[in-house]
Amino acid sequence: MSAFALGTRIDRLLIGGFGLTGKAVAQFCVSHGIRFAVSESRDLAETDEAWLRVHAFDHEVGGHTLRLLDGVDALVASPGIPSGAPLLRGAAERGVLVLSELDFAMAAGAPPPIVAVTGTNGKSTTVTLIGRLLRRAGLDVLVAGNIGLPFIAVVDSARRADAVILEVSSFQLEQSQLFRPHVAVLLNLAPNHLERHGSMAAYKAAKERIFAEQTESDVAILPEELASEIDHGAARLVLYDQPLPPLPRGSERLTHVNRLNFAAAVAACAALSPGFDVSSQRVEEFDEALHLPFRQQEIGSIDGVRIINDSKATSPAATLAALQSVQGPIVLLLGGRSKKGGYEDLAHALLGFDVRAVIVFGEARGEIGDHLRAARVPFQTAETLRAALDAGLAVARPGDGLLLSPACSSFDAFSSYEERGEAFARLCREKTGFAPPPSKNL
Ligand code: UMA
Repeated sequence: MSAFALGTRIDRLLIGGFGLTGKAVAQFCVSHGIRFAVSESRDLAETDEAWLRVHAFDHEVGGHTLRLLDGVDALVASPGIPSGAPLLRGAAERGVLVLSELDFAMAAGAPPPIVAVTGTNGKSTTVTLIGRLLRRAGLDVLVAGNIGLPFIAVVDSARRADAVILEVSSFQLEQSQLFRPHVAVLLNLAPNHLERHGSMAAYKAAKERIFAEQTESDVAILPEELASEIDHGAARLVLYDQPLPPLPRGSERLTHVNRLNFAAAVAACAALSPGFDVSSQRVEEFDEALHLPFRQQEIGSIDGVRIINDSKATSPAATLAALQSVQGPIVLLLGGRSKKGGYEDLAHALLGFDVRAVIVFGEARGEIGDHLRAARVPFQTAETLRAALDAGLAVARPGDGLLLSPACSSFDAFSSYEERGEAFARLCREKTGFAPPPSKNL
């Protein structure tokens, strides 16, 4: 297939980046007979190179040149490539269409109704809840996107589904021009990824792109506090928190953050499927969706100290959400690679929680330490995650929560927040006195 709904034919494509997204785009090209080349900034595993030698008409690794832009109709850029990158600028200068993966998937054919969820925190929980809620209501839905499965990987099977539920990030939205969800949710907005977007205004503008292509027949779902601040375009506005929609029985046991995620999920389901009602169901039936790995996950205890793995908290706002949910006293492990924003506010906010100790670690320890010192929050410094855990355990008392909620990306020492979360869990399990968790709270 090479005719796309773009007013232009795509016969030859350049794929920028060969991670999850690039590989899924390449696989789509193979299935649809589209010729493609790949440009990747790092060296690839030999198996990936061998695959590319068979399937791609050309490829380069270890850096991007502009050579592969010659003669291609479009460039699909992985979300990790920032919009100012020389490869993208070079494409624009040569008149090569630059597509985000979301746009490529949209252009690849008419998908079923799309429910898209973005926001700084709670995206994965909310899309998982929406998927669960709609399946229980008898709909055949697919859940994909930033949660770990690229949209393009499911776009063919999605055509047979009743709806596709997508977690979308600011990275994915930043370069999207065609992406038009039938139902778009912006859960919340707080400083994040400022190292990539440069400013809060640019981050917000990227998030607003989720609404940009919507029409009057679409629905935009927001919390009340963002309704006047966010440009939600032409779509019908629904506030998910004013009033809260009817939630499942037992939902008073949900944390405040999860109640809001649940409310947004129910509002999205109701927008897609009028008459949708979850009030006769029990909140426990959604336990799994509310306990995704590495998200405020109680993984056990060490000598009576509860260990909470929130490695997914890669921004100060996510850490703040964890502090609001975890019962104190808390020993907090913060650190990794800086997100270049939000630490000053987080440092001051810490004064309002029952925090016994803060340990800062990793590449950002100096920067975060400066903000803590300025806010008069006592802290200790450790070089690595392992050392931070040891320092935290040395000061924690039985009954405390030892919370890894780093407010930073993992890339100073790990390849992903999952790898960091697994490493943390492994370090904890290796400690004498480790015990698995009791039954969960929601
Ligand atoms: N690369 C280049 N040039 C660059 C930058 C990256 O060639 O300038 C290469 C990298 O070397 C690597 C590949 O591109 O080989 C990685 O691509 P990517 O960083 O775009 O990541 P993917 O593997 O395609 O995964 C992406 C999302 N990652 C990012 O946006 C950074 C995944 O979200 C998502 O699950 C996946 O697509 C499927 O949609 C992860 C994430 O951290 C979980 N997201 C951020 C977040 O949630 O905060 C936005």
